[in-house]
Amino acid sequence: MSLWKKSVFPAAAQHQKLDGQTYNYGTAGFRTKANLLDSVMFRCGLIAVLRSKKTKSSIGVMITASHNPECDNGVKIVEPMGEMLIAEWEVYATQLANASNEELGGVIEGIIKDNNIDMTVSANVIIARDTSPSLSASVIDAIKAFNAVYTDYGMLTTPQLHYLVRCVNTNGQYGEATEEGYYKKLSQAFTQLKIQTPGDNSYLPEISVDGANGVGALKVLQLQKELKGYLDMKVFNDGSTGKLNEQCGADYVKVGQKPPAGVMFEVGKKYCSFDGDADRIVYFFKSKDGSFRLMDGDKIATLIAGYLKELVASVGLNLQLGLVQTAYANGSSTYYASTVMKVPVACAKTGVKHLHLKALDFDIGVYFEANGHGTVIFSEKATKSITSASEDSSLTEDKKQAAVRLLNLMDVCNQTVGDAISDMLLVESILEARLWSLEDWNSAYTDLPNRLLKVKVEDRNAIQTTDSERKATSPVGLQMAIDTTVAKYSKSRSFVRPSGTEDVVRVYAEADNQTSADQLAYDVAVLVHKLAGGVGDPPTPPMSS
Ligand code: 16G
Ligand code: MG
Repeated sequence: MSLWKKSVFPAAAQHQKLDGQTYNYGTAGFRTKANLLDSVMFRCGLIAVLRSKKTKSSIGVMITASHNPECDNGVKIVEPMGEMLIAEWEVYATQLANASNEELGGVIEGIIKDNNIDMTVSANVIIARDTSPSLSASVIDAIKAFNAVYTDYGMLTTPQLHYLVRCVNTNGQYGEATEEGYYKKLSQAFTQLKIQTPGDNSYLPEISVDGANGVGALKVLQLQKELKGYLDMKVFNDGSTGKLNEQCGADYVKVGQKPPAGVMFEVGKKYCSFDGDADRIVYFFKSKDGSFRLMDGDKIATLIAGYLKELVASVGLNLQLGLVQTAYANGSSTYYASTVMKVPVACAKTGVKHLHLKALDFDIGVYFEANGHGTVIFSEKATKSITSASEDSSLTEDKKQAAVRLLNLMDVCNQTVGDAISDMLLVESILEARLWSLEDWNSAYTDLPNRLLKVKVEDRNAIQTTDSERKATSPVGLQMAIDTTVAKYSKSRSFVRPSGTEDVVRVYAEADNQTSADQLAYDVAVLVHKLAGGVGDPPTPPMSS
């Protein structure tokens, strides 16, 4: 018997897979009710060790309920450079998660053989969790059973864990591999940007942060210590009374198009909402007429891309900057980016890993989902040319200043994954440089009215898509029917895709007015229900019709 089996088998006996449960490593790892996840956590510990041996690098494991309610939880694996687990290994993770204890040995052996893993190579796993009840002990049991090394960082935001993994694997080149190192990197770059900006301006250095009653709230308070006198972050929904993601957080605000509970919503103030593990952010404010205004991921992306493009041009660098969105990006944002700002726009499938991959095609890739997940990544070429321009004494003072700004903005970005804290600092830096209030920013373009619906079907995989989810290839006839329906409305667009996190088909529609958007979404939902095996009652028509 292989040596590892002697310790892995008895440990696995403590983490039996539940009968009748099936698990899938979806868009963002395994996620379901927390009480169903013990065996999955153990198996994620196993897969992290194997991946670490295979890559000969440290691998991250993040335990988080993300934007979901407190009774949920989840786990995802982080690659050496802080990216999401590669697709090929998601399959192994799913196989392991569904293996009974009797099948476990065989599945592990298969992974070792397929990947030619040298089991004598040492492994290192980095673990963290958000504020949801800890399941890390089960992950640790697996790592110990494999006799591997681990560091448990305790409570962190998801992006902080991604940052740490990259720091460890670059021997500190990306930053110091501690939580303090994270605050130091971000706050130093942010304060440098402030120092560079002429004082005496109209920028408001104050923001109210909805912490979604999650880990982001605690971490913003820690960052606040470093930013005293530079940015005043007032945290509400800090977890002291409310429940995780309940009536608050980025998802609640974006989906409901309304402010979270627990806030004094006042004219003239700036607000933003994180999700429970602080990898999403949206901004909002109350307009003078009292209405709620949202700046979602699309608006954040255009703000960032427009500003970076200008800086690149003012330094005179030959760098290709592009924006990556998903099919959910509002049509107005795509038009504004490509036609007004003249930034090339690419479309990726839903899920951070897909956007991240596409953003690598640009020297500077800005990527955001409308729901607030996103960041900016700089290629090696971009990093080098920005760095050398910032040190180039032959450049005019203006060009050099612009290069130094780019350099600092690059350090404010968490290039491993979308990060609410880092994105907030990035947005604040740009608003100050532009002397923009949230009203100014929001007026860049007006969103097309839109509607999102869900349809329950027998098997959501009956829907197959292509063209970054913008066209359905199956069931036969569905896309043609959608096209005919869309053609009835002005400035309209609609697409359908199977959810990666819920057992439903999602329908998105937009049009030049809300009534049309609602009606179009309904028409398409009816088509899905009819042609893709809908279960239960057909969709209900919009209220106004
Ligand atoms: C996950 C994804 C998010 C995506 C969402 C789509 C990550 C870290 N999270 O939450 O990016 O927007 O799934 O959900 O990738 P859906 O497939 O149910 O529409
Ligand atoms: Mg999240």
